[in-house]
Amino acid sequence: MRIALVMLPCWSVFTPPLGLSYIARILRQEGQSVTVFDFNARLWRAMQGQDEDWWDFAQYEHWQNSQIFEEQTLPAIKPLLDSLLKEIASRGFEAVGFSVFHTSAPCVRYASKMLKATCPKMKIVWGGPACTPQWVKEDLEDGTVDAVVLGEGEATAPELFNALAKGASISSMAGVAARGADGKMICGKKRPPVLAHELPLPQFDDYDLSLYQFFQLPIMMSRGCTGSCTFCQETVFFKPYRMRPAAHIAEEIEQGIKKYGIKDFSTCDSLLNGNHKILEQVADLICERRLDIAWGGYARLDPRLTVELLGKLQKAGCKWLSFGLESGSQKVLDLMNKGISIEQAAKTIRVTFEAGIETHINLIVGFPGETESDFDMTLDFLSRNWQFISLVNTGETLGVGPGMTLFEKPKAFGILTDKQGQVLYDINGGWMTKDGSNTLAVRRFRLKKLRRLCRDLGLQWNPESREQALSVTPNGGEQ
Ligand code: B12
Ligand code: SF4
Repeated sequence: MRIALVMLPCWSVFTPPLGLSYIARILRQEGQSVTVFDFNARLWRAMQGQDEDWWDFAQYEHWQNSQIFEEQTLPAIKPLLDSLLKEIASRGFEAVGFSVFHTSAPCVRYASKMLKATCPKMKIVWGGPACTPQWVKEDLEDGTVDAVVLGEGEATAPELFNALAKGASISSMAGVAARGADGKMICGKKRPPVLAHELPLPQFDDYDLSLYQFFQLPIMMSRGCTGSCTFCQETVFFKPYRMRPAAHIAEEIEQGIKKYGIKDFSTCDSLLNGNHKILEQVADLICERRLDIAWGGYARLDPRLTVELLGKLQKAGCKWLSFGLESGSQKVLDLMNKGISIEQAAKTIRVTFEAGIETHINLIVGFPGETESDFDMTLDFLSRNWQFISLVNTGETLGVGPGMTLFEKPKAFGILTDKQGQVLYDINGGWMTKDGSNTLAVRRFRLKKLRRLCRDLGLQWNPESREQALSVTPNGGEQ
């Protein structure tokens, strides 16, 4: 089967998309003919030099909010986007697979409809983190998309495209959401987790690496997370946690250096330190093989990040670790099911910094149950530990959306719901607690306090450009 795999905006242009690299490689291994189109990067490059960069983190609403996308973004990108889509329509592909994120969903919808209208026989397949049954039901049932891969794609995609090539039935296929005979969505059963070390290494020959913002390659050492924080959507997707053997990871790093001449790696792990033993082996192998690389990534504030291990990581090129501290209040951390203690967190941040690794601290503003004095504890934490903190990711205020425990069980967290027990959002897309103490306005006020403190302490904070743009999406995705 002739398949086009496509990335549409908006997705970050730091590195080529790793998800499509994995899918392309496995489909080719199974004998399919695959062409990858990174229209996201091509559009980004083509639109450089304009007043605003819509790929900037402050501009998500241009892509994520369907109304804004249709009214403002689409008119601006349509001529170019349409010509790129015509490239696909004219080349006789029998199927197109899109990688879908919340930030690219409106654009993917537009492209899918356009291709369906031009090439009615072309099969449209979606995969990616935005593909949950709730999100895709309407698009499946109205015919915008023919099949949706739910979760990891490497085991499902080959079987799905094979069946599509043969015209076989795909409804009830494991890992797939499709239309049943009555036109309603049917979801097949879940697939076992993919073991990435049994897969061929992802390749990046499909991409023009000069298009991207950084000369970096993405790498995923593990899948899943050992935690189960109640505000996080990550755990639903890659379940359970698994880390690749160290030798397999080192092989991919060597490939990046030898084949692509790249020494800078951007890790795509939900957390790097889910298995400290393998992480140490990775560091040892990087040093033994004298792989002169730079890397960093998300990590948990775990006491097993000892001075010794951190020293090894630093020698192995680890430049930064990004920690989910989230709050300075133990009560709030416990409500989040974060599984860390404030004292331990402070110690790990300090020893990481002292080991010569930048510490990036992620905070969550306005968790349900967080009072003003709880929030002040977060500010106090920063005031006490600022000298060991390289960067604070303030994010926006806490959004509540599908995939989070907060969204599935809002009442347990005191979140106001409608009669059906679903989270109730105000006209700005903000959720609120039942007692009215935690509203979007309250959360925005706290966020301002936090950013002001960062400024006063001389702490670098992110996203600085978003100070004024405290945007919220209609589905409550305040981020
Ligand atoms: C690295 C990363 C980033 C980097 C991106 C670096 C880059 N490449 O340029 C940075 C830090 C910049 C970033 C930013 C953001 N990110 Co981010 N990020 C990640 C992270 C940690 C890894 C992404 C990745 O490469 N994964 C590895 C690949 C292999 O997985 P995958 O893409 O999901 O692909 C698999 C499946 O989805 C499926 N699949 C994917 N595509 C397709 C297509 C087809 C046809 C098929 C069949 C299957 C298929 O198969 C693949 C293999 O199993 C993920 C979490 C995670 N662990 O995945 C979050 C994640 C993707 N990010 C997320 C978010 C929300 C954001 C931000 C919006 C955050 C914010 N508010 O600022 C921004 C958006 C950036 C932008 N400009 O658009 C969410 C997306 C949620 C959603 N449903 O869309 C995730 C899932 C984290 C989470 N759970 O909240 N991010
Ligand atoms: S917030 Fe971090 S530690 Fe918690 S479940 Fe999500 S990825 Fe894991």
